[in-house]
Amino acid sequence: MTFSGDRYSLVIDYLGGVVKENGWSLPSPWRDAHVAVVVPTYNEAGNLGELTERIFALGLPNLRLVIVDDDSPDGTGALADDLAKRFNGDHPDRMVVLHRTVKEGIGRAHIAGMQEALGRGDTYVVQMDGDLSHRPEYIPHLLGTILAAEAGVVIGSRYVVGGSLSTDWGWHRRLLSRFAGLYVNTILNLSIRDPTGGFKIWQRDVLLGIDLDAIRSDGYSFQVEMNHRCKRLGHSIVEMPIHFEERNTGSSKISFAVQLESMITPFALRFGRPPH
Ligand SMILES: Nc1nc2c(ncn2[C@@H]2O[C@H](COP(=O)(O)OP(=O)(O)OP(=O)(O)O)[C@@H](O)[C@H]2O)c(=O)[nH]1
Ligand SMILES: [Mg+2]
Repeated sequence: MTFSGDRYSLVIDYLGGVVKENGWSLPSPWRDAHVAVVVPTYNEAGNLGELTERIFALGLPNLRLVIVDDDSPDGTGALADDLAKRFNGDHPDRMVVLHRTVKEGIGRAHIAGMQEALGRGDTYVVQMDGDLSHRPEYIPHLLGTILAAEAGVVIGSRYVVGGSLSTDWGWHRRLLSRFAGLYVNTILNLSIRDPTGGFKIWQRDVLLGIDLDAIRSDGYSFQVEMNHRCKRLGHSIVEMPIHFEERNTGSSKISFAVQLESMITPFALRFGRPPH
């Protein structure tokens, strides 16, 4: 389901007006929502400072940032600890840093971060990349949309009307991304314009229902597996347009093993033994 109709326009217009008049001081229930933002990091020291500043500048008093670092050699973990000390001054546990000793993939990192957020009682969970490809300023929009649409999950989508991609993406990368979308939609019958997108907001109850311990994906196919499970449980999936930036600094972590997993997972989900 693509949510680009009247209700979506209303939310965006409303938020736009409020934001212009009052900065990022949002009205309730947006403002008061207990939302955790989970960011897996591996060698993102060049991006994490700016990302953290921009997330806490949103003016959401009950927002918690959960960083999940897999012992990055560039010191991202230590930087995250320093930032947490700074931002937790008058708000204990506003920024939580999980240190893992082995690099296990973006999927495993997200699961750890989501479980942390659920354990702390947060009501909405945002997942996003740590390389500034996903603009933190969309978080209130994602929140507004999930509240208005009462969706299970809202995907920040590059491929609905109004969505766009960085012009730094060459034709081969665009083609690969489109092919990946077509591939997973065909095998899993998802009907999602951007099924591989990684900027999302989840309802707490949906994550609890999905059984995160049973997720098979280690890497990027995590995004697709989560959509598949969400749909199978009967929850609605809504897409909201975003502009996707090229990563700010640093390099991509997509290995051959991860690409192979992304090719196999849709088949395993469709034809394999049901996970639960
Ligand atoms: N903790 C953890 N984070 C990871 C791992 N792999 C990737 N990440 C993080 O996941 C996010 C997305 O990874 P990217 O390398 O940017 O992948 P991508 O966005 O698909 O690729 P690019 O477009 O090339 O940036 C970034 O914040 C990474 O640091 C991992 O194994 N462990
Ligand atoms: Mg990236």
